[in-house]
Amino acid sequence: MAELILALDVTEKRQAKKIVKACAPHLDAVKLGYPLILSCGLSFAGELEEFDLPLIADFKVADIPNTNRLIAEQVFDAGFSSIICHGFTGQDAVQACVDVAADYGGSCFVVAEMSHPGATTFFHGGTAEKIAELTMACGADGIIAPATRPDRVTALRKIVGSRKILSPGVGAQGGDAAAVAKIVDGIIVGRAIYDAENPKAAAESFATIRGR
Ligand code: NUP
Repeated sequence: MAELILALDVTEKRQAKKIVKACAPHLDAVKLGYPLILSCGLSFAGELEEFDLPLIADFKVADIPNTNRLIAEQVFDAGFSSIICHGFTGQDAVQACVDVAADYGGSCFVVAEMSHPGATTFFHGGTAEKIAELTMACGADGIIAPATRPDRVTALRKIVGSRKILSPGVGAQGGDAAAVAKIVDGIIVGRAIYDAENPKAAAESFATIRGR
């Protein structure tokens, strides 16, 4: 059974909390990224503690090793349990995030291939495969791979084996939740839940789709 991860890309604190409160019983984790954190601050993670859900920091960290380390430390100090970093920066940069995650007892996921149409320009042609291999070499916990391209998820699964694959692109970007849930460890859903007329019902239906 794949986990259901809410991508909480709203920018207003009250609305963000309201959505998490309503959806929490159907969720396995909440992913926070730049839209919400730039608006509400990193400390907002602490305000979600009461819901007792793992928090994933989607900052797609992509800097030199030392800066990646400093960013990752801020993230885990703020109460997140996982961090997402880019892989194209190379092994030393990814390793910095993996090492900090391990120090905090957290997880690190590496973007192997992005879900939007333009992602094919640079991620196809062997890059995603190389990043997946690098993920294994660094001992990262898994990869981010596109729900919009299940064939690519299947190809990348051959490289990462039992490491986790978290997959965004379901719903608003056109990915089919039911199909993808069978081949990944977590589906990441944003607009199809938080923009729904009834976010709780939407979360419940995704939770059902992925087999809960
Ligand atoms: O390749 C990626 N695609 C993607 O959509 C990597 C991501 N991290 N995401 C994120 O997943 C994106 O930034 C957003 O937070 C979420 C998908 O949101 P939605 O398209 O379901 O609204």
